[in-house]
Amino acid sequence: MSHNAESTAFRSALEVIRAVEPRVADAIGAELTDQRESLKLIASENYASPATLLAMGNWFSDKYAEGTVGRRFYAGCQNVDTVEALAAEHARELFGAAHAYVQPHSGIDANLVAFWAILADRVESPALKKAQVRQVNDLTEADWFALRRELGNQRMLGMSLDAGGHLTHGFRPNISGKMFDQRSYGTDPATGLIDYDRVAEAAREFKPLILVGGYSAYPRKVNFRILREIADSVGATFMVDMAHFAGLVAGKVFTGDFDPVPHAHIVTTTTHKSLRGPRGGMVLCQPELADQVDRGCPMVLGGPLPHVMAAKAVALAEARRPDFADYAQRIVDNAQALADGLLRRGATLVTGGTDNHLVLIDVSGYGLTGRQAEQALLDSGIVTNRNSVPQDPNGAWYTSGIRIGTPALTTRGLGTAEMDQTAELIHTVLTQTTAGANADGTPSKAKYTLDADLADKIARQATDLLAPHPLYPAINLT
Ligand code: DSN
Repeated sequence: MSHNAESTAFRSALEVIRAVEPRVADAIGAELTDQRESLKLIASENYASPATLLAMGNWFSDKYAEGTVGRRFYAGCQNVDTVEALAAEHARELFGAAHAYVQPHSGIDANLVAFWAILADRVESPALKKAQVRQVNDLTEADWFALRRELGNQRMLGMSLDAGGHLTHGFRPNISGKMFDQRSYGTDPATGLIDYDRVAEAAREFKPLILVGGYSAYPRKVNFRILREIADSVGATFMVDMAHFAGLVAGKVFTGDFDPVPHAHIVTTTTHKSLRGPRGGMVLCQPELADQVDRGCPMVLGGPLPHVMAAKAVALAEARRPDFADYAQRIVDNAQALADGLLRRGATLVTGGTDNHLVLIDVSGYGLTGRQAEQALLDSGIVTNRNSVPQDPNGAWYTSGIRIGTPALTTRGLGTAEMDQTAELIHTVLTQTTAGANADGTPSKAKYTLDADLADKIARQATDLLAPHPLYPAINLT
Protein backbone atom coordinates (compact mmCIF):
# COMPACT_ATOMS: atom_id res chain seq x y z
CA MET A 1 0.00 0.00 0.00
CA SER A 2 1.55 3.28 -1.04
CA HIS A 3 1.44 6.08 1.48
CA ASN A 4 0.12 8.25 -1.25
CA ALA A 5 -3.01 6.14 -1.65
CA GLU A 6 -4.00 6.55 2.02
CA SER A 7 -3.44 10.27 1.93
CA THR A 8 -5.35 10.66 -1.31
CA ALA A 9 -8.24 8.58 0.02
CA PHE A 10 -8.76 10.64 3.16
CA ARG A 11 -8.11 13.97 1.45
CA SER A 12 -10.59 13.20 -1.27
CA ALA A 13 -13.18 12.05 1.26
CA LEU A 14 -12.83 15.31 3.17
CA GLU A 15 -13.11 17.32 -0.02
CA VAL A 16 -16.41 15.61 -0.81
CA ILE A 17 -17.71 16.17 2.71
CA ARG A 18 -16.51 19.78 2.75
CA ALA A 19 -18.59 20.57 -0.31
CA VAL A 20 -21.73 19.75 1.69
CA GLU A 21 -20.99 20.70 5.31
CA PRO A 22 -17.52 22.17 5.76
CA ARG A 23 -17.86 22.22 9.54
CA VAL A 24 -18.01 18.41 9.60
CA ALA A 25 -14.91 18.18 7.41
CA ASP A 26 -13.17 20.65 9.71
CA ALA A 27 -14.17 18.66 12.81
CA ILE A 28 -12.84 15.43 11.27
CA GLY A 29 -9.56 17.16 10.48
CA ALA A 30 -9.40 18.69 13.97
CA GLU A 31 -9.99 15.28 15.54
CA LEU A 32 -6.96 13.91 13.70
CA THR A 33 -4.85 16.83 14.90
CA ASP A 34 -6.04 16.38 18.51
CA GLN A 35 -5.38 12.64 18.44
CA ARG A 36 -1.97 13.21 16.91
CA GLU A 37 -0.96 15.70 19.57
CA SER A 38 -2.20 14.06 22.76
CA LEU A 39 -0.69 11.31 24.80
CA LYS A 40 -3.64 8.92 24.66
CA LEU A 41 -3.62 6.64 27.67
CA ILE A 42 -7.30 5.71 27.75
CA ALA A 43 -7.13 1.95 28.23
CA SER A 44 -10.17 1.26 26.06
CA GLU A 45 -9.10 3.30 23.03
CA ASN A 46 -6.83 2.58 20.10
CA TYR A 47 -6.14 3.69 16.52
CA ALA A 48 -7.71 1.52 13.83
CA SER A 49 -5.81 1.07 10.58
CA PRO A 50 -6.61 3.24 7.54
CA ALA A 51 -8.01 0.13 5.81
CA THR A 52 -10.36 -0.51 8.72
CA LEU A 53 -11.47 3.13 8.80
CA LEU A 54 -12.04 3.27 5.06
CA ALA A 55 -14.06 0.04 5.05
CA MET A 56 -16.69 1.88 7.13
CA GLY A 57 -17.17 4.91 4.90
CA ASN A 58 -19.21 3.55 2.01
CA TRP A 59 -22.56 2.40 0.65
CA PHE A 60 -22.74 -0.71 2.83
CA SER A 61 -24.14 1.82 5.28
CA ASP A 62 -27.22 2.08 3.05
CA LYS A 63 -28.21 -1.57 3.30
CA TYR A 64 -30.72 -3.23 5.59
CA ALA A 65 -29.73 -6.81 6.40
CA GLU A 66 -31.78 -8.09 9.32
CA GLY A 67 -31.35 -11.81 9.75
CA THR A 68 -28.19 -13.82 9.29
CA VAL A 69 -25.98 -14.87 6.39
CA GLY A 70 -28.13 -16.50 3.71
CA ARG A 71 -31.31 -15.94 5.72
CA ARG A 72 -32.24 -12.28 5.51
CA PHE A 73 -35.48 -10.40 5.87
CA TYR A 74 -34.46 -8.14 2.94
CA ALA A 75 -33.55 -8.90 -0.62
CA GLY A 76 -30.21 -8.04 -2.16
CA CYS A 77 -27.95 -8.91 0.76
CA GLN A 78 -25.43 -11.00 -1.18
CA ASN A 79 -22.55 -8.58 -0.58
CA VAL A 80 -23.44 -8.09 3.06
CA ASP A 81 -23.43 -11.89 3.33
CA THR A 82 -19.90 -11.88 1.95
CA VAL A 83 -18.51 -9.46 4.52
CA GLU A 84 -20.47 -10.84 7.47
CA ALA A 85 -19.34 -14.39 6.65
CA LEU A 86 -15.75 -13.20 6.27
CA ALA A 87 -15.77 -11.35 9.58
CA ALA A 88 -17.25 -14.39 11.35
CA GLU A 89 -14.72 -16.73 9.71
CA HIS A 90 -11.78 -14.53 10.71
CA ALA A 91 -13.17 -14.32 14.26
CA ARG A 92 -13.59 -18.09 14.56
CA GLU A 93 -10.11 -18.75 13.23
CA LEU A 94 -8.45 -16.03 15.27
CA PHE A 95 -9.99 -17.06 18.57
CA GLY A 96 -10.51 -20.78 17.93
CA ALA A 97 -14.24 -20.33 18.55
CA ALA A 98 -16.98 -22.68 17.39
CA HIS A 99 -19.32 -19.84 16.45
CA ALA A 100 -18.99 -16.08 15.93
CA TYR A 101 -21.76 -13.48 15.68
CA VAL A 102 -20.40 -10.19 14.40
CA GLN A 103 -23.53 -8.03 14.31
CA PRO A 104 -23.54 -6.36 17.76
CA HIS A 105 -23.09 -2.61 17.50
CA SER A 106 -21.30 -2.25 20.82
CA GLY A 107 -20.16 -4.14 23.91
CA ILE A 108 -23.47 -3.53 25.69
CA ASP A 109 -25.28 -4.94 22.68
CA ALA A 110 -23.02 -7.98 22.61
CA ASN A 111 -23.73 -8.57 26.29
CA LEU A 112 -27.48 -8.21 25.73
CA VAL A 113 -27.30 -10.81 22.97
CA ALA A 114 -25.44 -13.13 25.33
CA PHE A 115 -27.89 -12.58 28.20
CA TRP A 116 -30.81 -13.27 25.92
CA ALA A 117 -29.18 -16.37 24.48
CA ILE A 118 -28.47 -17.77 27.94
CA LEU A 119 -31.95 -17.02 29.25
CA ALA A 120 -33.59 -18.38 26.16
CA ASP A 121 -31.47 -21.51 26.18
CA ARG A 122 -32.25 -22.15 29.83
CA VAL A 123 -35.86 -21.07 29.79
CA GLU A 124 -37.16 -21.28 26.28
CA SER A 125 -36.10 -24.77 25.33
CA PRO A 126 -37.73 -26.54 28.29
CA ALA A 127 -40.66 -24.16 28.11
CA LEU A 128 -41.28 -24.95 24.48
CA LYS A 129 -41.07 -28.65 25.15
CA LYS A 130 -43.47 -28.36 28.01
CA ALA A 131 -45.95 -26.25 26.05
CA GLN A 132 -45.44 -28.46 22.97
CA VAL A 133 -44.89 -25.50 20.69
CA ARG A 134 -42.13 -24.89 18.21
CA GLN A 135 -41.05 -21.38 19.02
CA VAL A 136 -41.38 -18.79 21.69
CA ASN A 137 -43.69 -16.65 19.57
CA ASP A 138 -46.27 -19.44 19.75
CA LEU A 139 -46.51 -19.11 23.53
CA THR A 140 -49.15 -16.78 24.91
CA GLU A 141 -47.70 -13.98 26.99
CA ALA A 142 -49.25 -15.46 30.13
CA ASP A 143 -47.72 -18.86 29.32
CA TRP A 144 -44.37 -17.26 28.72
CA PHE A 145 -44.24 -15.42 32.02
CA ALA A 146 -45.60 -18.39 33.96
CA LEU A 147 -43.01 -20.69 32.44
CA ARG A 148 -40.23 -18.23 32.96
CA ARG A 149 -41.14 -17.88 36.62
CA GLU A 150 -41.27 -21.62 36.98
CA LEU A 151 -38.07 -22.37 35.12
CA GLY A 152 -36.10 -19.21 35.26
CA ASN A 153 -33.33 -18.38 37.61
CA GLN A 154 -32.29 -14.84 36.71
CA ARG A 155 -29.37 -14.43 39.03
CA MET A 156 -26.04 -13.09 37.87
CA LEU A 157 -22.74 -13.17 39.70
CA GLY A 158 -20.14 -10.78 38.29
CA MET A 159 -17.16 -8.77 39.36
CA SER A 160 -18.07 -5.71 41.41
CA LEU A 161 -17.85 -2.37 39.72
CA ASP A 162 -15.28 -0.88 42.06
CA ALA A 163 -13.08 -3.97 41.78
CA GLY A 164 -12.97 -3.42 38.02
CA GLY A 165 -16.16 -5.10 36.76
CA HIS A 166 -18.33 -3.51 34.11
CA LEU A 167 -21.70 -1.76 34.33
CA THR A 168 -23.28 -4.34 32.06
CA HIS A 169 -22.47 -7.14 34.47
CA GLY A 170 -25.66 -6.57 36.46
CA PHE A 171 -25.41 -3.04 37.76
CA ARG A 172 -28.38 -0.78 38.17
CA PRO A 173 -27.61 1.98 35.68
CA ASN A 174 -27.65 -0.72 33.00
CA ILE A 175 -30.54 -2.95 31.87
CA SER A 176 -28.61 -5.99 33.13
CA GLY A 177 -29.23 -4.71 36.65
CA LYS A 178 -32.97 -4.79 35.99
CA MET A 179 -33.01 -8.12 34.14
CA PHE A 180 -31.01 -9.96 36.79
CA ASP A 181 -30.75 -10.23 40.53
CA GLN A 182 -27.13 -9.42 40.87
CA ARG A 183 -24.42 -10.27 43.33
CA SER A 184 -20.78 -9.31 43.02
CA TYR A 185 -17.46 -10.84 43.79
CA GLY A 186 -14.78 -8.36 44.73
CA THR A 187 -11.06 -8.59 45.22
CA ASP A 188 -8.94 -9.37 48.25
CA PRO A 189 -8.51 -6.05 50.13
CA ALA A 190 -4.88 -6.90 50.94
CA THR A 191 -3.72 -7.86 47.45
CA GLY A 192 -6.34 -6.39 45.15
CA LEU A 193 -6.51 -9.79 43.41
CA ILE A 194 -9.54 -11.97 42.72
CA ASP A 195 -9.93 -14.51 45.50
CA TYR A 196 -11.26 -17.57 43.68
CA ASP A 197 -12.27 -19.30 46.92
CA ARG A 198 -14.51 -16.34 47.71
CA VAL A 199 -16.00 -16.47 44.22
CA ALA A 200 -16.73 -20.18 44.72
CA GLU A 201 -18.34 -19.45 48.07
CA ALA A 202 -20.52 -16.69 46.60
CA ALA A 203 -21.53 -19.01 43.75
CA ARG A 204 -22.50 -21.77 46.19
CA GLU A 205 -24.63 -19.37 48.22
CA PHE A 206 -26.22 -17.45 45.37
CA LYS A 207 -26.55 -20.20 42.73
CA PRO A 208 -26.40 -17.84 39.75
CA LEU A 209 -27.74 -18.64 36.33
CA ILE A 210 -24.77 -16.74 34.89
CA LEU A 211 -21.26 -16.39 36.25
CA VAL A 212 -19.58 -13.46 34.50
CA GLY A 213 -15.83 -13.15 34.13
CA GLY A 214 -14.10 -10.13 32.64
CA TYR A 215 -13.47 -6.55 33.61
CA SER A 216 -12.78 -3.05 32.45
CA ALA A 217 -10.40 -1.94 35.19
CA TYR A 218 -8.66 -4.97 36.70
CA PRO A 219 -4.94 -4.92 35.93
CA ARG A 220 -4.29 -8.65 36.21
CA LYS A 221 -4.81 -11.92 34.38
CA VAL A 222 -7.92 -13.91 35.25
CA ASN A 223 -7.88 -17.68 35.52
CA PHE A 224 -10.85 -18.68 33.39
CA ARG A 225 -10.34 -22.40 33.96
CA ILE A 226 -11.00 -21.93 37.65
CA LEU A 227 -14.02 -19.71 37.00
CA ARG A 228 -15.44 -22.36 34.65
CA GLU A 229 -15.01 -25.00 37.33
CA ILE A 230 -16.89 -22.76 39.76
CA ALA A 231 -19.66 -22.20 37.22
CA ASP A 232 -19.94 -25.93 36.56
CA SER A 233 -20.07 -26.71 40.27
CA VAL A 234 -23.31 -24.72 40.59
CA GLY A 235 -24.76 -25.38 37.14
CA ALA A 236 -24.20 -21.79 35.96
CA THR A 237 -23.49 -20.68 32.43
CA PHE A 238 -20.02 -19.15 32.27
CA MET A 239 -19.87 -15.95 30.28
CA VAL A 240 -16.73 -13.86 29.76
CA ASP A 241 -16.70 -10.25 28.60
CA MET A 242 -13.22 -9.92 27.11
CA ALA A 243 -13.79 -6.46 25.60
CA HIS A 244 -10.71 -4.97 27.22
CA PHE A 245 -8.25 -7.76 26.58
CA ALA A 246 -9.50 -9.30 23.31
CA GLY A 247 -6.31 -8.08 21.61
CA LEU A 248 -4.20 -9.94 24.16
CA VAL A 249 -6.19 -13.12 23.51
CA ALA A 250 -5.96 -12.61 19.75
CA GLY A 251 -2.21 -11.98 20.02
CA LYS A 252 -1.75 -15.15 22.13
CA VAL A 253 -0.41 -13.28 25.14
CA PHE A 254 -3.25 -14.77 27.16
CA THR A 255 -3.24 -18.51 26.55
CA GLY A 256 -4.19 -21.67 28.48
CA ASP A 257 -6.09 -20.86 31.66
CA PHE A 258 -6.05 -17.17 30.75
CA ASP A 259 -7.70 -17.52 27.33
CA PRO A 260 -11.45 -17.39 27.98
CA VAL A 261 -12.55 -18.93 24.67
CA PRO A 262 -11.92 -22.62 25.45
CA HIS A 263 -13.34 -22.26 28.95
CA ALA A 264 -16.46 -20.09 28.62
CA HIS A 265 -19.81 -21.11 27.19
CA ILE A 266 -20.07 -17.66 25.69
CA VAL A 267 -17.62 -14.79 25.21
CA THR A 268 -18.46 -11.21 24.32
CA THR A 269 -16.18 -8.44 23.21
CA THR A 270 -15.92 -5.07 21.63
CA THR A 271 -13.81 -4.83 18.52
CA HIS A 272 -12.28 -1.38 19.00
CA LYS A 273 -10.18 -1.66 22.17
CA SER A 274 -6.98 -3.74 22.29
CA LEU A 275 -8.31 -5.65 19.25
CA ARG A 276 -7.82 -2.40 17.23
CA GLY A 277 -10.85 -2.75 14.98
CA PRO A 278 -13.88 -0.58 14.28
CA ARG A 279 -16.23 0.56 17.05
CA GLY A 280 -18.51 -2.45 17.55
CA GLY A 281 -19.18 -5.72 19.35
CA MET A 282 -19.06 -9.46 18.78
CA VAL A 283 -20.15 -12.71 20.44
CA LEU A 284 -18.28 -16.03 20.35
CA CYS A 285 -19.99 -19.11 21.69
CA GLN A 286 -20.13 -22.84 21.90
CA PRO A 287 -22.37 -24.62 19.37
CA GLU A 288 -25.32 -25.15 21.70
CA LEU A 289 -25.85 -21.40 22.09
CA ALA A 290 -25.32 -20.50 18.45
CA ASP A 291 -28.97 -20.54 17.36
CA GLN A 292 -30.03 -18.25 20.18
CA VAL A 293 -27.06 -15.93 19.64
CA ASP A 294 -27.94 -15.60 15.95
CA ARG A 295 -31.36 -14.29 16.94
CA GLY A 296 -29.66 -11.18 18.35
CA CYS A 297 -31.23 -9.10 15.59
CA PRO A 298 -34.13 -8.39 15.86
CA MET A 299 -34.41 -9.79 19.41
CA VAL A 300 -32.30 -7.09 21.05
CA LEU A 301 -30.39 -5.41 18.20
CA GLY A 302 -31.38 -2.98 15.51
CA GLY A 303 -30.47 -3.81 11.91
CA PRO A 304 -26.86 -4.88 11.45
CA LEU A 305 -24.34 -2.26 10.33
CA PRO A 306 -22.86 -3.86 7.19
CA HIS A 307 -20.21 -1.14 6.81
CA VAL A 308 -18.96 -1.90 10.33
CA MET A 309 -19.06 -5.66 9.69
CA ALA A 310 -16.89 -5.00 6.61
CA ALA A 311 -14.45 -3.10 8.82
CA LYS A 312 -14.53 -5.92 11.38
CA ALA A 313 -13.55 -8.36 8.63
CA VAL A 314 -10.59 -6.13 7.71
CA ALA A 315 -9.44 -5.63 11.31
CA LEU A 316 -9.79 -9.32 12.17
CA ALA A 317 -7.77 -10.21 9.08
CA GLU A 318 -5.10 -7.81 10.37
CA ALA A 319 -5.21 -9.43 13.80
CA ARG A 320 -4.52 -12.83 12.23
CA ARG A 321 -1.19 -11.60 10.87
CA PRO A 322 1.94 -12.61 12.81
CA ASP A 323 2.82 -8.98 13.61
CA PHE A 324 -0.33 -8.66 15.71
CA ALA A 325 1.12 -11.10 18.26
CA ASP A 326 4.18 -8.88 18.50
CA TYR A 327 1.91 -5.85 18.97
CA ALA A 328 -0.04 -7.62 21.74
CA GLN A 329 3.13 -8.53 23.60
CA ARG A 330 4.41 -4.96 23.32
CA ILE A 331 1.14 -3.67 24.83
CA VAL A 332 1.86 -5.69 27.97
CA ASP A 333 5.59 -4.86 28.02
CA ASN A 334 4.69 -1.19 27.82
CA ALA A 335 2.05 -1.41 30.56
CA GLN A 336 4.59 -3.12 32.82
CA ALA A 337 7.23 -0.49 32.04
CA LEU A 338 4.71 2.24 32.81
CA ALA A 339 3.74 0.55 36.07
CA ASP A 340 7.39 0.08 37.06
CA GLY A 341 8.15 3.72 36.26
CA LEU A 342 5.26 4.92 38.40
CA LEU A 343 6.10 2.57 41.28
CA ARG A 344 9.73 3.66 41.26
CA ARG A 345 8.60 7.26 41.60
CA GLY A 346 6.36 6.42 44.55
CA ALA A 347 2.89 5.95 43.04
CA THR A 348 0.41 3.51 44.56
CA LEU A 349 -0.98 1.06 42.03
CA VAL A 350 -3.96 -1.21 42.59
CA THR A 351 -2.53 -4.78 42.88
CA GLY A 352 0.96 -3.28 42.82
CA GLY A 353 1.42 -3.62 39.06
CA THR A 354 -0.09 -5.13 35.95
CA ASP A 355 0.01 -8.15 33.73
CA ASN A 356 -2.31 -6.86 31.06
CA HIS A 357 -2.75 -3.60 29.15
CA LEU A 358 -3.82 -1.34 32.00
CA VAL A 359 -2.58 0.26 35.18
CA LEU A 360 -4.81 1.65 37.91
CA ILE A 361 -3.21 4.45 39.96
CA ASP A 362 -4.70 5.15 43.37
CA VAL A 363 -4.29 8.93 43.33
CA SER A 364 -5.35 9.40 46.94
CA GLY A 365 -1.64 9.00 47.70
CA TYR A 366 -1.15 12.31 45.85
CA GLY A 367 -3.95 13.90 47.91
CA LEU A 368 -6.23 14.06 44.86
CA THR A 369 -9.50 12.58 43.66
CA GLY A 370 -9.63 10.84 40.31
CA ARG A 371 -11.54 13.79 38.89
CA GLN A 372 -8.90 16.30 39.92
CA ALA A 373 -6.11 14.08 38.62
CA GLU A 374 -7.90 13.43 35.31
CA GLN A 375 -8.36 17.16 34.67
CA ALA A 376 -4.85 18.14 35.72
CA LEU A 377 -3.41 15.48 33.39
CA LEU A 378 -5.67 16.66 30.58
CA ASP A 379 -4.43 20.24 31.10
CA SER A 380 -0.96 18.76 30.54
CA GLY A 381 -1.82 16.99 27.27
CA ILE A 382 -2.23 13.54 28.85
CA VAL A 383 -5.60 11.92 28.19
CA THR A 384 -6.71 9.37 30.81
CA ASN A 385 -9.93 8.57 32.62
CA ARG A 386 -10.84 8.57 36.26
CA ASN A 387 -11.89 5.24 37.66
CA SER A 388 -13.01 3.78 40.98
CA VAL A 389 -10.55 1.76 43.00
CA PRO A 390 -11.69 -1.13 45.24
CA GLN A 391 -13.80 0.14 48.18
CA ASP A 392 -13.54 3.64 46.74
CA PRO A 393 -14.54 6.29 49.32
CA ASN A 394 -15.17 8.84 46.55
CA GLY A 395 -17.81 6.88 44.64
CA ALA A 396 -18.05 6.41 40.88
CA TRP A 397 -18.26 10.11 39.94
CA TYR A 398 -15.22 11.60 41.69
CA THR A 399 -13.35 8.33 42.27
CA SER A 400 -9.88 7.82 43.73
CA GLY A 401 -8.24 6.30 40.68
CA ILE A 402 -6.84 7.02 37.26
CA ARG A 403 -6.92 4.20 34.74
CA ILE A 404 -4.23 4.25 32.08
CA GLY A 405 -3.62 1.81 29.27
CA THR A 406 -1.09 1.22 26.53
CA PRO A 407 -2.91 -0.18 23.43
CA ALA A 408 -3.03 3.20 21.66
CA LEU A 409 0.52 4.39 22.35
CA THR A 410 1.82 0.94 21.44
CA THR A 411 0.07 1.22 18.08
CA ARG A 412 1.93 4.49 17.55
CA GLY A 413 5.18 2.65 18.18
CA LEU A 414 6.18 3.97 21.60
CA GLY A 415 8.28 1.51 23.60
CA THR A 416 9.31 0.80 27.15
CA ALA A 417 11.83 3.66 27.44
CA GLU A 418 9.13 6.11 26.44
CA MET A 419 6.79 4.53 28.99
CA ASP A 420 9.28 5.45 31.69
CA GLN A 421 9.28 9.02 30.41
CA THR A 422 5.47 8.94 30.40
CA ALA A 423 5.53 7.79 34.02
CA GLU A 424 7.74 10.78 34.83
CA LEU A 425 5.29 13.19 33.18
CA ILE A 426 2.29 11.69 35.01
CA HIS A 427 4.09 11.67 38.34
CA THR A 428 5.22 15.28 37.92
CA VAL A 429 1.68 16.47 37.15
CA LEU A 430 0.18 14.56 40.06
CA THR A 431 2.78 15.73 42.59
CA GLN A 432 2.45 19.35 41.43
CA THR A 433 -1.37 19.41 41.55
CA THR A 434 -3.02 20.60 44.75
CA ALA A 435 -6.59 19.78 45.74
CA GLY A 436 -8.80 22.88 45.98
CA ALA A 437 -11.48 23.98 48.42
CA ASN A 438 -15.13 24.93 48.13
CA ALA A 439 -16.35 28.48 48.87
CA ASP A 440 -17.17 27.42 52.45
CA GLY A 441 -13.63 26.13 53.00
CA THR A 442 -14.48 22.42 52.82
CA PRO A 443 -12.25 20.26 50.61
CA SER A 444 -13.45 20.11 47.01
CA LYS A 445 -13.42 16.84 45.12
CA ALA A 446 -13.28 18.64 41.77
CA LYS A 447 -11.26 21.84 42.16
CA TYR A 448 -7.50 21.82 41.93
CA THR A 449 -4.55 24.06 41.24
CA LEU A 450 -1.79 23.33 38.77
CA ASP A 451 0.63 25.96 37.57
CA ALA A 452 -0.33 26.76 33.97
CA ASP A 453 3.29 27.12 32.85
CA LEU A 454 4.11 23.71 34.24
CA ALA A 455 1.07 22.18 32.51
CA ASP A 456 2.20 23.76 29.22
CA LYS A 457 5.72 22.48 29.72
CA ILE A 458 4.49 18.94 30.33
CA ALA A 459 2.22 19.16 27.29
CA ARG A 460 5.23 20.16 25.18
CA GLN A 461 7.24 17.27 26.60
CA ALA A 462 4.36 14.93 25.79
CA THR A 463 4.33 16.21 22.22
CA ASP A 464 8.10 15.72 21.99
CA LEU A 465 7.68 12.14 23.18
CA LEU A 466 5.14 11.53 20.42
CA ALA A 467 7.06 13.31 17.67
CA PRO A 468 9.20 10.32 16.56
CA HIS A 469 6.00 8.24 16.30
CA PRO A 470 3.58 10.15 14.08
CA LEU A 471 0.00 8.92 14.06
CA TYR A 472 -1.17 7.84 10.59
CA PRO A 473 2.15 9.02 9.13
CA ALA A 474 0.97 8.50 5.58
CA ILE A 475 -1.99 10.81 5.95
CA ASN A 476 -1.39 14.44 5.09
CA LEU A 477 -4.59 16.47 4.96
CA THR A 478 -3.04 19.77 3.96
N1 DSN B 1 -16.34 2.39 28.20
C1 DSN B 1 -15.47 1.25 28.18
C2 DSN B 1 -14.21 1.50 28.94
O1 DSN B 1 -13.71 2.60 28.87
O2 DSN B 1 -13.72 0.61 29.61
C3 DSN B 1 -16.13 0.03 28.65
O3 DSN B 1 -17.43 -0.01 28.21
